[in-house]
Amino acid sequence: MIKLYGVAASNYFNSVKHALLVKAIDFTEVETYTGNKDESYLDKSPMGKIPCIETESGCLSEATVILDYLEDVYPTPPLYPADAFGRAKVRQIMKMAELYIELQARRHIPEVVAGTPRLDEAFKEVPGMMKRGLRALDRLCGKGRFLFGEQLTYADIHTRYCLKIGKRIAYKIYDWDMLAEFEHLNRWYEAFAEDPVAKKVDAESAAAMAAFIAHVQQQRSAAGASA
Ligand SMILES: N[C@@H](CCC(=O)N[C@@H](CS)C(=O)NCC(=O)O)C(=O)O
Repeated sequence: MIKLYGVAASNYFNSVKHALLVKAIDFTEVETYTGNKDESYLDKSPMGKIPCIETESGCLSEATVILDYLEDVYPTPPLYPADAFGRAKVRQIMKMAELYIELQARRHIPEVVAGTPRLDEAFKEVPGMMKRGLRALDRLCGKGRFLFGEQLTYADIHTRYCLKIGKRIAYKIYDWDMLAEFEHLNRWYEAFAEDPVAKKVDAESAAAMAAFIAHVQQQRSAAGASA
């Protein structure tokens, strides 16, 4: 059985978890907090990041690499289109959501989660880049029920969790409803939130959030105490 290391408060963890659930793959979650630098965990996930999966063949980290592996080993239901160009388009959407929205918003995570001081440079740069990323996604994605083509793909799953954290940070830091001006993306996002797998992942994520925040704050005070 696959072991999924991480915590449900993490968007990358949830992207992989969503795929495991859609593909009905047997897996178990192993609670592993961020900042885990134990040698035994670094053997599994060399950057110490979550998520990581342990399979019969060994361990893998990096969410989109894990998603690709799951598709190769558990092809049903398919979460990539059948043709090479379609698969590349799905990867383009995923990469753009990650680079230009998730990773931008992420610059504010220490402030939101651990209460660290505001980073002025990030405060100035992040919303512009996120808006540009959202405009690009809006232009790139189809206007139908799914972001690409006529069925659920990794574009929907991975982008959902990238946008979820982006939305949360945009509200908190900028009081900005980042999807408000993107009618189709907003409709897609709201509709996907009603999907039973998304609901399960969200409920478990919400339940894990308080413990995650407490853990990060406790790590921060321990680091401050030892400085
Ligand atoms: N590129 C990685 C990013 C994963 C990531 O940043 N995970 C965060 C939690 S959401 C983490 O482990 N942070 C701890 C750290 O950076 O040391 C992936 O795609 O899996």
